[in-house]
Amino acid sequence: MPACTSLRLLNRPLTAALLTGSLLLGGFLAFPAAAAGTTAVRVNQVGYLPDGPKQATVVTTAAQSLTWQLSNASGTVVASGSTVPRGADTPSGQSVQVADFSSYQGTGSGYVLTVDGSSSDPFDIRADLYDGLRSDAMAFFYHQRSGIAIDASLVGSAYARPAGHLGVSPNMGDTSVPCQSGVCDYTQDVRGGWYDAGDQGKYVVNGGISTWLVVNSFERAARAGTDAALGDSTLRVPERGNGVPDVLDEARWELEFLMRMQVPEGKPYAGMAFHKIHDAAWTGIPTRPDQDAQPRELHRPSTAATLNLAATAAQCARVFRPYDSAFADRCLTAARRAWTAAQANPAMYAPDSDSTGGGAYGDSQVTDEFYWAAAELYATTGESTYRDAVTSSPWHTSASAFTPYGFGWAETAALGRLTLATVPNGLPASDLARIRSSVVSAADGYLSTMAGQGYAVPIPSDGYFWGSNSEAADNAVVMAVAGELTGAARYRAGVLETMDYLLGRNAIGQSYVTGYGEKSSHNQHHRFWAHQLDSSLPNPPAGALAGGPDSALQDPVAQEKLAGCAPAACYIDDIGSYSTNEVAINWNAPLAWLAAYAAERTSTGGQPTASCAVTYKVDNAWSDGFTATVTVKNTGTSAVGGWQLTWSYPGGQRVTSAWNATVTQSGADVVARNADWNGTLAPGATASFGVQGSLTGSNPSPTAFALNGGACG
Ligand code: 9MR
Repeated sequence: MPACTSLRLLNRPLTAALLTGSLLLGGFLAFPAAAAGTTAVRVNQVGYLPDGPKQATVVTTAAQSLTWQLSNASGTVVASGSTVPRGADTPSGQSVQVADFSSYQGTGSGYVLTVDGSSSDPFDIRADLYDGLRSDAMAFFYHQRSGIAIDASLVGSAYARPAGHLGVSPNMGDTSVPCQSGVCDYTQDVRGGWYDAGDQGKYVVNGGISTWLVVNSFERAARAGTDAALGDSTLRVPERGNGVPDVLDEARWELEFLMRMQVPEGKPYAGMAFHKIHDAAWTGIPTRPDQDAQPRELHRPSTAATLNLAATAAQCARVFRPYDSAFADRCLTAARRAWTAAQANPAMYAPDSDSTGGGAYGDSQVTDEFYWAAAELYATTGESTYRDAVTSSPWHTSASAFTPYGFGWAETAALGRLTLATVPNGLPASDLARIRSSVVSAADGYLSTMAGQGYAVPIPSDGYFWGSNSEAADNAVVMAVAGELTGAARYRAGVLETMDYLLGRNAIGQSYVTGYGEKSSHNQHHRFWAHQLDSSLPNPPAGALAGGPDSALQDPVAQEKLAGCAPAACYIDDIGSYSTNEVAINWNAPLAWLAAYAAERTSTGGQPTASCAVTYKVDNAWSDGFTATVTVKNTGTSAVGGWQLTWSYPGGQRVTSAWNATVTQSGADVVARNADWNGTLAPGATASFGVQGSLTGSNPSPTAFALNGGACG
């Protein structure tokens, strides 16, 4: 059963043409003229951050503004206001209004927004809203690992499975894989890496962008001083506790594979990377990786794959250096070899037609990959050869390095720009200023696209193609970097509204992330998480992102079930709809990046900004217990919504109960979160709460506290 057709991302003009065709045929833009009233209130079904934007979209034929009411879990109306009519919304094909309840900064769960007799799904407002998704979206990569048993103690027994593709029968790879006929006369050990998606192919071009995003999420957090959240022992990976940040451990699993795909010295095209390795013919669905009996084959080296290797291995050399200099050296050697080989073979293009048994990932435009690889090599080494390759590239000055449709596996110039804009390098100041301003203007473009739509999606109405959710997520990554470069809050708002889109505020009221939201995708196209076809198999694990609406209807299920859909509604949560409902590493990578960003307790993506003073007073102590009152004061100039106070106990104390806050403890570390009614700390305001705890001897008071990640004075 094919996992995809040979149509691909670069068929955007085709997608646009199909859309236009549908419009001309009077297809999907039908607004029911006579129907009355509100039919749906679409929200982020997980919820909102206390200090973030809070918008909902109301599907209604009403032309006049309506009243919205926000109720808490007990049904009390805590805020109300008026919606703003937006009229016809092209991507959704709906008539909509927008409710903005951002000014409400209380916290809790079970909120409901009601408009005109219709109610939203329930949602939370809390500062730790994205903490779970930060690790779940990243854990997707461990689940997708090839060449290692997936361990029940890390993922639960439903998701455990034997190692796939280690040369154990019936597998016919990946430890000694031959080439397709005529491509090479030797075999290569290409074990490891991540399976691409619902299929078990491993493609260097898609592995490249995915690895880059995973490593970049760490690099960005390190600049913001928030990388501890991605550090060692933060993820469910087997390498926990090895002293290396877990996100980098995960990326290394793929980097080792990417380097195994490099043609060895002494062979034709030495230094190039094989484009991909996958089954000779499509496997059926379900097929657990260890049960795949198809022969595996290496496909011809390509310039695009080679430059993906050069770029990610150069990034590896930079980011791994403090943790493992031998690995960093190995990465740099691979990157240099790949760069040299790509220069010697600048036009070995992977064809679109090569899609039997695996995706094509064809690409005949590789100047952008040259630019990206040169940028990474230059940022890592500072060497003039790479600087010259950067500055002489047409992409260095091109206005289309960022497009409304975002970057992607075939369009990588933006990745080079993001690196040059953020990693210290020796380009002239005027060049750097131009590059940084290109990031900011791209982000402003996405914000203006959002502002023009009823659902605030950072992609244009003709941009709903295969994997559209990654287009939205990738554009949000650019907005986040613009926020870092400028300190302006509007970019973080754009990122958070993009999360709203992915988590339910969209044309069909669908959360596209498994396990997150009332109506969340759970039948994504996957050969192991195929519960819809075999009830003994699991659904996808929490944190898996579906590809999203694809208006070109590129699979039989979509064609049968979605005919006439508005672009943003061309989605079905059916395992057979691989063009709208697959999962993929290049889609989960920006989701994980954004979840880590959104989980930070900060207003612009920069350093935490809360200013605070804390008193910790022991009220009572006895031989094996104590009570204490903790008072936190906001000494800053802006309100702190959804506060969270952290400290460590120096003497083995353990909190056994608390009042006026929710208090949890892990080891010595304590987290106190606001109660529902004291969630916002205005400037100068205080909140007090109490704890009772057990003692094993002395009772020294904690000395250091942090409010929402920022140290208290
Ligand atoms: O993400 C890819 C998309 O841009 C293409 O239009 C599509 C068809 O070629 O292929 C997508 O990638 C798939 C790959 O070819 C095979 N593994 C699953 C990927 C996600 O559907």
